[in-house]
Amino acid sequence: MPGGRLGLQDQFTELGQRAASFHNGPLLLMCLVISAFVLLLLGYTMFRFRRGANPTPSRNTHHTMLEVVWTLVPVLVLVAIAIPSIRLLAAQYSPPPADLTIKVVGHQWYWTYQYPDNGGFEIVSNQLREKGDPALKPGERFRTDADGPIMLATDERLVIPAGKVVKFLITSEDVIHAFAVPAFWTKMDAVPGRLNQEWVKVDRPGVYFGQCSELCGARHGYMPIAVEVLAPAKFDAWLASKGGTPKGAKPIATPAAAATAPADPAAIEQPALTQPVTAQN
Ligand SMILES: [Cu+2]
Repeated sequence: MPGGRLGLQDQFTELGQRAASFHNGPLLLMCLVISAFVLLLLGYTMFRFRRGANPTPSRNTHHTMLEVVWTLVPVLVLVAIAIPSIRLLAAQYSPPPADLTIKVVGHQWYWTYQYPDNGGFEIVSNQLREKGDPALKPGERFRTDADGPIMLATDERLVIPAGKVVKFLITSEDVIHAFAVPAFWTKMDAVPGRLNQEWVKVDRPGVYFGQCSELCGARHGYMPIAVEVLAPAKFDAWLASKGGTPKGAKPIATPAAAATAPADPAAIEQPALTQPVTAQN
């Protein structure tokens, strides 16, 4: 991680915070205690029962009490881990009613994001190349620091509103990809012909990065995910800039939006030229 940091990323969803504190607290503590206990026991046994100090080895092969203890204690440890784990898992798979649904589609090797609640427009999100990259076409936009870190910046971001329950329907057009944003505790396979579901509620506006997390071909490492969380008013303004409408807007707006939205994929793929504001704020 940047800055040589160890451990999990900071979490920005409630589930993520729950899961991370479970990992960083009880789980790591248990690992530490068990490892230390085994190490000390091993050290003690090697020292106390070495051949020099203990020339006649014991012939004991059974000890009922010990056997009961070393069976029961691990069972209790596993149960202690399983109860909060299963609760967490259940919470992940029982989403609250969604304020907004977005369809996430993996492609070799980029992502598209569809907004069915907002007029059905689609965002095509490609990785930004570095300045000086020989593959950079004349006039093509290259990455700047405002776009995000190297390898993670995209020309178009997945934009979601802050403080709202957003449901992602995740699928793929070709091979299996995985939609993963570590700061949201989100990782879900994108499987052709299947719809998988994830949900997030992010309260803090900002830009969050992830990557495809299922080996999907030659450019697997070059299909980053950039999520921009905007305050609801700014989100509506962003929707308007894409020809979309807020969810539940009067149907009169819909035909116009539908007519302008999916239009010309080439125009959508080159948004930087027409809408630089979106990527920078
Ligand atoms: Cu992929």
